Amino acid sequence: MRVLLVYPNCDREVMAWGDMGAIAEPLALEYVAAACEQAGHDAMILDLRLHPEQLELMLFAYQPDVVGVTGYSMHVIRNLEVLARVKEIRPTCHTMVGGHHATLLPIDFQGPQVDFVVVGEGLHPLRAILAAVAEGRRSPSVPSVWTRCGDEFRWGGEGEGFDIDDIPFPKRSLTSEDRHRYYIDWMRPIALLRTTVGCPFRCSFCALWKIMDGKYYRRELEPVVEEIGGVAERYVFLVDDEPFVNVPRMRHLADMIKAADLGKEYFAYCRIDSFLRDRNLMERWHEVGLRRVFFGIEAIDDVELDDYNKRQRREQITQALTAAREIGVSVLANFIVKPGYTADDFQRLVDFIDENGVEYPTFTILTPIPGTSFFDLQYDEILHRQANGRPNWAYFDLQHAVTKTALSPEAFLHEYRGLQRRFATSYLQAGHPMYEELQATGRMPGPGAVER
Ligand code: B12
Ligand code: SF4
Repeated sequence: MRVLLVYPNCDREVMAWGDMGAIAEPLALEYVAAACEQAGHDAMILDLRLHPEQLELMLFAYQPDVVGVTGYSMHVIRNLEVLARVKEIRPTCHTMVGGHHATLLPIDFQGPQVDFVVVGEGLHPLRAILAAVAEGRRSPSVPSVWTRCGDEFRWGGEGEGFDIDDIPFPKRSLTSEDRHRYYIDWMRPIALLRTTVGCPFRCSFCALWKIMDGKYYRRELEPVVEEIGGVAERYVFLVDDEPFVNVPRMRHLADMIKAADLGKEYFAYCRIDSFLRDRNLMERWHEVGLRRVFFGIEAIDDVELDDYNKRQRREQITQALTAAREIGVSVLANFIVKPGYTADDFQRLVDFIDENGVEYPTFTILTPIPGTSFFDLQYDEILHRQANGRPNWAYFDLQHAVTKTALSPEAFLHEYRGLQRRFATSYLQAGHPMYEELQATGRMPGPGAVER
């Protein structure tokens, strides 16, 4: 069978800068494609961020038997549109959706254009779905999958346990023609790679630990090094939720990378406490190519940090920023802006960033992401809704306030965009195309619909 796997583009009505923030390889789909091929099926990947006009063309040219989509919450509505178009053009084609939102809120995909909603890591259920479709079984019951039976969806029951070392290498050859266009700031082209899945921490604004039931799975290191060695790109983003938890493991990995002389430069998430735990480890990683870390600073005072269950102190943040500077690792640091922020709170954030010389600050707005405790607590307060009453997921890009702001919406947006303008020079220095546009035209594209 032929399986077409589609990565969605975002809604430009909502996000005027579209997908320009960063575009990286569709790793989830490369894993799914590898599992398809293992099961004896042909697969292709269509990245709509890069080829927004090509869906119809691919459906006619490739004639897929199955179309699968992935995506975050912000892609739910777009994915439903994509699958509706698939059914319109190829009514006999089977459709499936997987990824974080499908795992946490499968109900949002239970519509007539969807045949299978895959929950969780997905590769075992995928093989079972493909086998059932190939055999012509109608509405098969598959563990970890919601299957459409007429107008309703039935749950196939709990699936097998997850074995991280049982997963094939992602099928990167399927994105060979697009790979030179994948980038994050100056790191271009960049590859994504994971060495662990899940997170042992329990931050309240984050759903990643929920997705893996709070477990932390670590890959064997030999295949990790083999996979890095097989990646063509110089830049590698370790997309682990938190790779540096285990010091001996990460030291061993650094030693193996050194021995293999891989010549890569790495970008990785790193908790503040992980960075401070063992300075030698971070120095060693710098030596083998760690160029940038993503610190989730999130908040600058201890009360807010406690609210987030972040298990870090303001003092540790300043220590880690200093240590990173001393070691020579550049820092991309995220700060969460609460809808409750006043103009003074925005100013405090700016002062902190200036005082601590945070090189590349980025901002997200506190959003009740599905799977978090905020989602349950704030569901009724979500402002943007679809006609069916469900949240308008397109606004869940962490760049829109989806719950009421303390300031007026206009004043909040003014302050929020002010933050981005304030640090535009850092973004420009980091090679960010959005800010290159700002420099060229004097205009910065922004979260469109809110501003109108
Ligand atoms: C890498 C990454 C990025 C990269 C690139 C993403 C890409 N592919 O292009 C960049 C930097 C561009 C990025 C941007 C953003 N990101 Co991001 N990103 C990640 C990160 C770190 C890893 C994602 C990943 O590749 N994981 C590895 C893959 C293999 O895992 P997976 O997606 O879960 O897929 C597995 C299963 O779910 C399943 N599966 C998935 N899809 C499908 C489909 C089918 C059919 C099947 C059968 C199975 C299946 O199989 C896969 C293999 O086992 C995650 C955090 C995390 N650790 O997951 C955040 C994360 C996904 N990002 C997030 C967000 C919010 C964003 C932004 C909106 C942030 C922003 N404001 O700019 C933008 C949106 C960009 C866009 N237009 O898509 C959120 C999403 C939250 C949510 N529930 O919506 C996450 C979870 C981080 C967080 N804050 O919690 N991101
Ligand atoms: S924010 Fe980071 S450390 Fe906290 S639970 Fe999520 S992935 Fe883990």
